[in-house]
Amino acid sequence: MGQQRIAITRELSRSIGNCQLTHLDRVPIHLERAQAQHRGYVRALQAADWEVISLPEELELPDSVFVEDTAIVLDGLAIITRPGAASRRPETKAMQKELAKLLPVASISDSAQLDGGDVLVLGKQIFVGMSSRSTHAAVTELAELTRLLGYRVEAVSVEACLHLKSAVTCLDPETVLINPHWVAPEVFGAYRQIEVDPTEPDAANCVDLGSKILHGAAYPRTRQRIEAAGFAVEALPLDELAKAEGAASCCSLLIRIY
Ligand code: CIR
Repeated sequence: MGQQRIAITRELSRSIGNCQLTHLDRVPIHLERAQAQHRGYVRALQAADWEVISLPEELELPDSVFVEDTAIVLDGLAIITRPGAASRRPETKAMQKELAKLLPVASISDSAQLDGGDVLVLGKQIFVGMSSRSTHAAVTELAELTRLLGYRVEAVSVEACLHLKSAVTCLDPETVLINPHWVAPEVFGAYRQIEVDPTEPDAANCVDLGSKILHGAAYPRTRQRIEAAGFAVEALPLDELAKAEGAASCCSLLIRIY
């Protein structure tokens, strides 16, 4: 049985210099370099046989390249988030329209906040990071929306980083890449764990494309650990996007349709 693999991305906004920042000081972002890095990212998705739907640039929305935060995609349901940063909430509109062409769509209500970067889905288990961007009310809503589809939802404490997926992402559905200083490894006790190299605390964010892992080129020591565990890695220069606190996973929303 075939699987359709679709990645939604969005053209980098020329206003990215006005992005939200939580942990980093603002430094100039070199627009052409950031655009080139983003193009390289899109090419890597296409080379791995993902069909890319590229949404148009949103000049008024500086952070809109980071599409991961606007929706959660599950088997048979997409859930539009309500991003924690008010400036990012209008980003969900175009995503809702696009996702509705592909699968049923539900939404987080106005009484909750959720960034997609806080949501790690491992099979039927959903972990939600309690970062500054996401609330317990969103965890309750997610649980209600997904219970009938067989998902379990668990809130997870995170420290010193923007999102849960800054601290942990998956290499495959049974294996996580983790910074144990930012999220408690015990939470992921049921999974095989690869720890980031201690000199590369930001290296826990990656994208599992099925055939390979996309990872930032700035983390060679962690890459060695991932490769030693048997995974193929494509290392991409993403340092210009990292100045906006963006990493590999946040630049795409991956949809597998069976
Ligand atoms: C923000 O602070 O919202 C953006 N500057 C960065 C968002 C990165 N998103 C992600 O890692 N999922």
